[in-house]
Amino acid sequence: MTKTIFIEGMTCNNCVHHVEAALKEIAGVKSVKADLAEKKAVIEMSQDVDDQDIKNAIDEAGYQVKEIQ
Ligand code: 9UX
Repeated sequence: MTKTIFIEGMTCNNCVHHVEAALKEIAGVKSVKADLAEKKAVIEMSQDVDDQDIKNAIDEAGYQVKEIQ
């Protein structure tokens, strides 16, 4: 079970780390891989994670979610 999150605002590799750290704190997120060039992050989940929880976590980290697939 994965979700792909399209994110605006990541401009450096520290941004990537911030996004990954924020997503890893969400219950049910097993692993995270964010990609600077592709402006996205892919999460693997052990249980379904609410899109709103993802948006809130990214927002609090200072980035913007454009789309979740
Ligand atoms: Mo460096 Mo990325 O300040 O925001 S973490 S550009």
